[in-house]
Amino acid sequence: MKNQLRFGKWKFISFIILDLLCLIAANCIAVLLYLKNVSSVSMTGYYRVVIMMVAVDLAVTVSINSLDLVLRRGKSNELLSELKHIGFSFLALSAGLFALKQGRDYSRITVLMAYLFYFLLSILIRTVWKHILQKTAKKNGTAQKFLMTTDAFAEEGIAELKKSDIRPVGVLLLKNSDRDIIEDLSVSADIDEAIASICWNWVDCVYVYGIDYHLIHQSLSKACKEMNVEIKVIFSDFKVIDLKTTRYEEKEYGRLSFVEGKRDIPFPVRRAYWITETEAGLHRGFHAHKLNCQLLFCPYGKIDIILDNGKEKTTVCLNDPGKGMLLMPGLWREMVWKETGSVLCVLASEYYDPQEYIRDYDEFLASKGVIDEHTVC
Ligand code: T46
Repeated sequence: MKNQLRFGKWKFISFIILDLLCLIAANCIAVLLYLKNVSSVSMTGYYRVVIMMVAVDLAVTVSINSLDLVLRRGKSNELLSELKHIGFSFLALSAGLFALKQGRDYSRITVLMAYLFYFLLSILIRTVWKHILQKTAKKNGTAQKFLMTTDAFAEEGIAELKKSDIRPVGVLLLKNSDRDIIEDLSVSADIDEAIASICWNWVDCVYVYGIDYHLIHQSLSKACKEMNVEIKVIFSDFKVIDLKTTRYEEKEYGRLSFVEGKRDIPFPVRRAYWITETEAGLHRGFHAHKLNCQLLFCPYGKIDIILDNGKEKTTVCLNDPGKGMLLMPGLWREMVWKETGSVLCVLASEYYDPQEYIRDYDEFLASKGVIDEHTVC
């Protein structure tokens, strides 16, 4: 409830008011159609029942948070959620009436009819209201975007979106971070807050930057699917990063470099491998990956990594144990050993699977554009 009020206060309140109006209208219809003709039941008694119905409805709305994603719920989810809401309200009202011994003063049939009309009316009115809100949002060009990224990639992700004139309405970082604002964009404290922000800010696309799609929270992808919000993974093809390195006063102590999952590596590490006992001039690689994300580093020696995105080639020299190269799928790569004995280490997101390799250059070219921007849902 806190999140709904924070991100969509007036929209949220408008849905509560609409619901109550529907409930009152449904009771009026039920009274007109049925109760008026039943002489044994007093109208005053029924007014008390309507007041209880309104109170119970508000209590149920708050306690089961039944309006949490109302703005973006799909048709079947809306029906299910409203059925649940009305089911709970009916049970709570019956229990209340029983406890207050109001049995004689109201007609059960009228109450049942009122709830049936309430169900139909609320679904109808909500659909119309959502349509109006959506139309207004589109007219004002307020369809919003949201960014999910890691601490390390946040600024870069925002800059990348800026290039396409996109300014996200909020940011969710993969791992909880101390920052609650990045470049005056509010950072969601957790997934629930992010989902509420996506829903109530009428976000139509969540951009995922610098994170392998394996790491998108399941609850987020489920909610986005439900809300018909697109998730787009933007692969920054590759990036040379500084590995955390400890240096010592005494030279003979050497250097110690390290990487930490999630903090430095934007994908789950499922495999590590290393290539040793090599001769200068060795060429390896000549393939691309369909899914595998990697962190390459060279703890000893000098190795050129030649990357080809189908349009242009870039060569990056790995010759510093304190540097690593994050490499996303979809790039053709060759490695050239510049010094004998150079060691190449790789941390990879996938288990070894020969089917996941593209080893034919023409096939690689044909696949370009398809695996560059991976639409999850
Ligand atoms: C990459 C570059 C940087 C396995 O059985 N399991 C493994 O995990 C790996 C990596 C390889 N293999 C077998 C498959 C081949 O029969 O080892 C043999 C050599 O592999 P490949 O020719 O793919 O090696 P490189 O040096 O061309 O490529 C390797 C990685 O395969 C690749 O993912 O990006 O290093």
